[in-house]
Amino acid sequence: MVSQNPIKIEDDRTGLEIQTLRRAILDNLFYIQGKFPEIATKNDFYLALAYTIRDRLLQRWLNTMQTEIKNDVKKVCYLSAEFLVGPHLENNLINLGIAEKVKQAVTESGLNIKELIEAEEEPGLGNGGLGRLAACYMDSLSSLEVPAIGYGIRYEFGIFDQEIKDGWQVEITDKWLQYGNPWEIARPEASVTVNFGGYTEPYTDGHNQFHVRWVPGYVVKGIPYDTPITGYKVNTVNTMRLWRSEACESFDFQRFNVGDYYGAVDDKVNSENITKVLYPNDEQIEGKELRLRQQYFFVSCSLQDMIRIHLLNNPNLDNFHEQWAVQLNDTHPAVAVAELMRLLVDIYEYEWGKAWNIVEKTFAYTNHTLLPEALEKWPIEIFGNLLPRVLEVIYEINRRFLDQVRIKFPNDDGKISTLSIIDESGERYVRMAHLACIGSHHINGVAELHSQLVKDTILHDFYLLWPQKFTNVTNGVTPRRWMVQSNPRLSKLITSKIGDGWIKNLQELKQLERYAEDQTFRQQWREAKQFVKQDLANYIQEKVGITVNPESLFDVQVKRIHEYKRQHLNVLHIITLYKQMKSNPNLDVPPRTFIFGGKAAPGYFMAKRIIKFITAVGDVVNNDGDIGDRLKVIFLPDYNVTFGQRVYPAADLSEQISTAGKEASGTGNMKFSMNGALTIGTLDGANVEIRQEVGEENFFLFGLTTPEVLTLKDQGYVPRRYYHSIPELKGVLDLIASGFFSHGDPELFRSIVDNLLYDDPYLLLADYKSYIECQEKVSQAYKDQENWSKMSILNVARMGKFSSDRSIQDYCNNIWNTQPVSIELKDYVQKEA
Ligand code: CRA
Repeated sequence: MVSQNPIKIEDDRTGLEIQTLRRAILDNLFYIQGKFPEIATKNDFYLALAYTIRDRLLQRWLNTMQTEIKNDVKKVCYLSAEFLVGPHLENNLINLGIAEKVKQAVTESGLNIKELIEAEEEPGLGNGGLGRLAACYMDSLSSLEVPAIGYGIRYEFGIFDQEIKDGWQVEITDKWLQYGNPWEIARPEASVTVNFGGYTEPYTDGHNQFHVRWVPGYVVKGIPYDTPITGYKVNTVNTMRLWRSEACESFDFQRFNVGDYYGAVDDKVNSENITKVLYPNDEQIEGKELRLRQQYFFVSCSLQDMIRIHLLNNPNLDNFHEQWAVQLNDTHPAVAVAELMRLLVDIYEYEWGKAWNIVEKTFAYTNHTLLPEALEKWPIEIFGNLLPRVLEVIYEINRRFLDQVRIKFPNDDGKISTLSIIDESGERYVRMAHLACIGSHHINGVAELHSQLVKDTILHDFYLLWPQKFTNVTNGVTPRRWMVQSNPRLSKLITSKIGDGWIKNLQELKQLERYAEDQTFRQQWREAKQFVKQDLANYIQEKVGITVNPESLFDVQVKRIHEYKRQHLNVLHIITLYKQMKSNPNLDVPPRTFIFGGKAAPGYFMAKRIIKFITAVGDVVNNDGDIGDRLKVIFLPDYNVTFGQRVYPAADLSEQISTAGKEASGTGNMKFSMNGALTIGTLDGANVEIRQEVGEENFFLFGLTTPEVLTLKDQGYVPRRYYHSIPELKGVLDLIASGFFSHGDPELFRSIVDNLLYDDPYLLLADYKSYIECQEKVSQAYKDQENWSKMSILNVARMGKFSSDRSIQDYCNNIWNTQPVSIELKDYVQKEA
């Protein structure tokens, strides 16, 4: 008999041949969505494709989990109240290295890959920079094969969607889960419970040992939802584990039994409220009890989860700190310091000193802001009622800490009150940053300047106490999402010259420097930029119905709306230009399109008014026949990750104009620069380091420095002096005050004008002149396109430092002491031979 080769059929769930992928998409459409292609919606097709991709990463994901549990490797836990991960589908295609194949399969199935990618609703589980940083760090941790878990909250409603009505922001509830989330897997078997309220009582155990018992008022269940975080072209797929709160059935039953049906349902509602909604404030505490409940809930769930995993391999928790490096992403999870103490002492019966030794070696704390309104503190009343046992633990931590302070600074009561966890200057508060500092082995800021200011100002006394704890880790962003994914044209152009090693090692972009002198390359560089600008122009047309000139200078400021970020300084420049053009129709400046995007916290009056100010100035300028397309002002609603991916690649100029000393780092500044925009900026946050890297000749610098800001404020800053001495500035402010941009109503922007004239806490008037002069330099520079392209290429070539891979490497080396682990692929079933 002639032996026949067995027919080989690829596994439907892992195969990567075009036929297999096509079959898998159809299968998922049928078996998961329950649809035929004829009746399927775009979302059905998106989900079918998403499940197809998820199948293809599951093996790696499970292998990663198993390896990490078995091998006793040290794991990083990134504790963060926010993860702003952005859409998953395309990112996973890129990281898995299957983008081209999948595109082909989708196209051959008669579908449009771009449309399916755009059908994904992004999870908006963060406010801005801090949440997005967490997402970039998760990408880098996986790409660097560092075992890691991102622990956070599965908000049912993420950051609101923003609409603009009559020029004002309107908030719409974000219903990101309404059509299903194919990327998460619930793990109810790993649920935990969390105590709230009630009281504590002492008791003595059988060995005559003294303990404290927390008798809670109510108990809430935490259910973990896992999302895979792929690494770029590695087998590592880490987990982002987000907790959802639910009522504990046992509690409901008690009330059911006494016939209190509504009371039982009430409990359910109250428990589920914990993870209902993200607080939409960026750098502004709200002080609501529910927020503290959110924080404690996810922290307690996460620590219990780490302990459970730890005990799978270890007889006890003695070596917990050798196995877990826990990073506190700002103070939102700082209660973890006290919670781990409580778990060790009350539940696992550790002696205090031994427990503290573990805690201190486990945590590290990142500070993300110096703004006083963002520094978290909880009134003792609220804290004690909600978490009575945790507050007792905090008191004990504080008592022992203050004993140490007394030794270091004898007879210095001042130090006791400035360092204490409890603020006793008026109403008593728990200061979360103090708890974080005391319980952490390292404390870092997020850019060189910021880390210095942390030591010099808000945490100065802690610095005097423990200088060795303080360090810096400059933020970074992932080049996978922010270059490869968002700017495929530029990425391909770069790769065509220097290969694709830069995607994993961003310093390789250095090799681009020599192409700055290559005229053909510069031409190609401009074409790549022009292509995305045209794309954005089309998008603007579609979204807001305004035609912009795609050849104009795209001047972009996208970020949360905040007075310190000074979007209104940008507007003062726009009005200045507008006035100049009106009085001199032949003014020789390149046409500009000003593009804004960003959300204002719903309760932030000034920020909301600044949005109205931008749109109102836009209404006048955009409709002025004398101006035509030489000046356009666009406010694009609903700035989010997806929109960021569209806008960074299209920018010529990046506005990073915060008052020096106020922006801790910024990360948008890096995304712009990586995509070839030049920066106009102050010496603030990471701008300082960006300028250092790209070279001062390739950066438009203006404004006061941090020491100058401080000196000016100390001397008694009088903004009106600038108003009176700079005629141009006076003209601009008078025009606004006259009601010119508000249909003759002088009231609409009075709050903005008066704030600038009589207070101006962010020194717009002091920086105005320098800003305008610098903008004139920008206009001049843009006229020389060859030189502009050179500067643009050099910006990209020198951005290596700002990869989040470098940041994560810094954390691993200097703070976490963790090693990468490579993941071997093993099949989930032993296939028959
Ligand atoms: N609002 C800072 O303001 C920084 C990010 C990430 C911020 C930014 O300058 O880039 O953090 N601070 O480090 C913050 O959230 C609570 O403080 C931010 O995103």
